[in-house]
Amino acid sequence: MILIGMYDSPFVRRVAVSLRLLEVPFEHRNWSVHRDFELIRQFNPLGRVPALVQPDGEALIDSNAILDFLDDTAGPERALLPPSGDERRRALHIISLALGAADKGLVLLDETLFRPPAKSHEPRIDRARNQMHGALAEIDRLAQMQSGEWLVAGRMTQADITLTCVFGFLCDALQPGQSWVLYPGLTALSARCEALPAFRELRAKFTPGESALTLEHDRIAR
Ligand SMILES: N[C@@H](CCC(=O)N[C@@H](CS)C(=O)NCC(=O)O)C(=O)O
Repeated sequence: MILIGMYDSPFVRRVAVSLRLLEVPFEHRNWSVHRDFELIRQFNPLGRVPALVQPDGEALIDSNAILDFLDDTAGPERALLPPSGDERRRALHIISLALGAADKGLVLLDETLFRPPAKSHEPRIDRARNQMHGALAEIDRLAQMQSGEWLVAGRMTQADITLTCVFGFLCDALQPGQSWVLYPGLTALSARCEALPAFRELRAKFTPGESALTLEHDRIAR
């Protein structure tokens, strides 16, 4: 299988880490949604990543659909999302909050990086920032309520994977001016995950001029 998309995207990275944890071999195409837009559109008409291309050429799109396929293939014993009941509901709740925070982080990047300053709309920025922090604060509260190492089910699940990928992305992209110290539960959990080989080896590679995050890093470095 071929995974399309750069690891600085939390959506791509959560699929990559899941493939690795489920021991599914894959090739990686480090294609940029900017530079390689037309190439990506051959596999996803939306021009978005991730896309996972099957050996028969069929492309799965959207990280949720891809992860559902991977779990279905792995079977209920190995699936990364708990199969049913409270654990599944709680994991999906955390995943929804984390993905929502990522979406709002992307709005912030769009507003602050890509829109000319004269056209940026401060109320929209404030709203997105509040929504992102609201979601992170809630996950942090839930993380701190756990007695064990993981968010649900007493083992690493898709909730931990997604949260770590999203939190890493937000810290990298938006750190200046943000108060990540507000989230000790998230910081501890993501540090635990990031230390594992699957996360360590599948990290964003910032290549100048290719990704939104690179642009943000360049801007901060100046
Ligand atoms: N819901 C999608 C979101 C994917 C997404 O937004 N990917 C971004 C990269 S971080 C992208 O492709 N952006 C390019 C665009 O939408 O034009 C998923 O979970 O896969």
